[in-house]
Amino acid sequence: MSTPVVRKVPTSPYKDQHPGTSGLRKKTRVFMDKGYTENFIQSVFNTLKEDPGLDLSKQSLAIGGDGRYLNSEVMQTILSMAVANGFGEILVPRRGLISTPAMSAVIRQRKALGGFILTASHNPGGKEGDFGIKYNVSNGGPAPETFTQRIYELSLSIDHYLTSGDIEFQIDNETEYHIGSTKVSVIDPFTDYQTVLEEIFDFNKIADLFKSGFRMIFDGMHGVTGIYAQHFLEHLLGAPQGTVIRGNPLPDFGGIHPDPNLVYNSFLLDKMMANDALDFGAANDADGDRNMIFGHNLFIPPGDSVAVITDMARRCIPGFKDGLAGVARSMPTSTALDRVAKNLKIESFETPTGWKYFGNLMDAGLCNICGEESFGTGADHVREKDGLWAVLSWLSIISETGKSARDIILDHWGKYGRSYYERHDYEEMDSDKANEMLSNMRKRLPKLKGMSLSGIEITHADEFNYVDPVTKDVSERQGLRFFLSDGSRIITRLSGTGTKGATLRIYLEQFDAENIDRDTATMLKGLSSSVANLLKIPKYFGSNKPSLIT
Ligand code: VG1
Ligand code: CO
Repeated sequence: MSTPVVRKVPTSPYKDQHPGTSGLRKKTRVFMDKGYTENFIQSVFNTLKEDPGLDLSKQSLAIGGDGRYLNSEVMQTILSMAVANGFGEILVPRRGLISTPAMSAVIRQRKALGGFILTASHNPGGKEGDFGIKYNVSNGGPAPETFTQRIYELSLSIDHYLTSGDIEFQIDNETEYHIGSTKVSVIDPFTDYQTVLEEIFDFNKIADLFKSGFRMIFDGMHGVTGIYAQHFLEHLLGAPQGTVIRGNPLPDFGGIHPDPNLVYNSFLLDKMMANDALDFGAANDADGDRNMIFGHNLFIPPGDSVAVITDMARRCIPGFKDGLAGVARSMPTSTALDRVAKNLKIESFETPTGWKYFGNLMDAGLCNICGEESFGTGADHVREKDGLWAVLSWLSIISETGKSARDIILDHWGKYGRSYYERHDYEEMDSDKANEMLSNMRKRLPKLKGMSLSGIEITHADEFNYVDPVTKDVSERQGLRFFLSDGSRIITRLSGTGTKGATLRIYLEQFDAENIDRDTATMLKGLSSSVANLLKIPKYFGSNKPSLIT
């Protein structure tokens, strides 16, 4: 056991360490500025230390990341600071690599106080890309807003941080050792996650599907999920080698933008739209919490995917054989899930954007399955969205029903009707102008009722404010909403995960009970151009062409 020399290093505050929708995200180079990372980490520790009943020497802290540029360096920084701040145990996945849902499982299974996940999620990586740090609390989910707000407040007045100097922590192999009174446990990144997944799914049944000749493609996009997909799909479930493509984690994700959507992953789109495409395809983002699902020649939108999984859960997923208590979706996510919940006679909750809002509902046993339009789907086995869980859910449904993913979604639309859905993003906009635009629109909301948009009447317009049904915490200004007389909805809000300027998101949804085979872009064309005019987008941004449509 070596004895660490604890050093108190003077530092000055940075003014921008406000965690957004999911952790602190900045350009990688910002995290390389002197003391930037240390300030943020110490502010998290200082927030924890404000609880007088908490003795860190009796607590475990988990640390890992998605393997992007700076992962190894920041691992060492946090390890050293965690020792100096007196944690009893530090849990580190082998080589510091872990997916976001697997980290959530580690925290829950090992009853850790919390964990750091080094990721900017689906944002690009590399020295010129983005880096990020998320802190998750003891339920395994992202820290709630009250906690992140306190981190920010403390970061504004920080004057020193604690570190134990130049220890080189060995994290390459599973082992246990002590540095002073802190135990460092290097753990397998799969075990805890596998335990929780095995409680939900019938692995033998999914293995039989592969034995029967079923073939799929899984795209790891060079993030961390590739190693999980290889472990679960190829090693445990018997999918042939080569099922997982782009499976090796790379510090810059091989130069790709590791966001599984139709634009940034046109590679998989092309494969699944080809004549010889397989029956099922999926991709995950860099840290494994987002997923994109395809049937043969058919993209399955995330809002529909969560609706199908919910509808089929009781019949096809053993972990849900007793039924569901409820479901939840973020407010801008399509209402497809609500129609299933109504049919199943279960509760359906509508929350602000960001997975942290689902945690309280799950902890209180109010909901089991959740979804976001941004390619996030998951359940109460962990407190994060879980890309691989979504894939295993679809495989369970395919194996139980004996139908292809394509037929499953077509049957679903036939039964429930279809929400045509798109999100239009205006990226890297001038922040002041974006805020001015929204604030002007906010003022006009009360006058919009009765006005026509693309020939359809606006029946109601408001701003979404949320009161957490469990904690009663209030989250205000979570998006402007326009409801139309034909059941269409338009929502707009600013992103909380960007690292440059402002990103305006416009979410468009049009429901059709009968016509389920129309082209989405054509269906939404009218809504799209009329909302751009309503918001006066050309006036504020000089163009009414979104930079990204998903
Ligand atoms: C976006 C998505 C949101 C998601 C969040 C984190 O947030 O819209 O649904 O929960 O990213 O996902 P925003 O504020 O930029 O719209 V991830 O995969 O980055 O952890
Ligand atoms: Co992610």
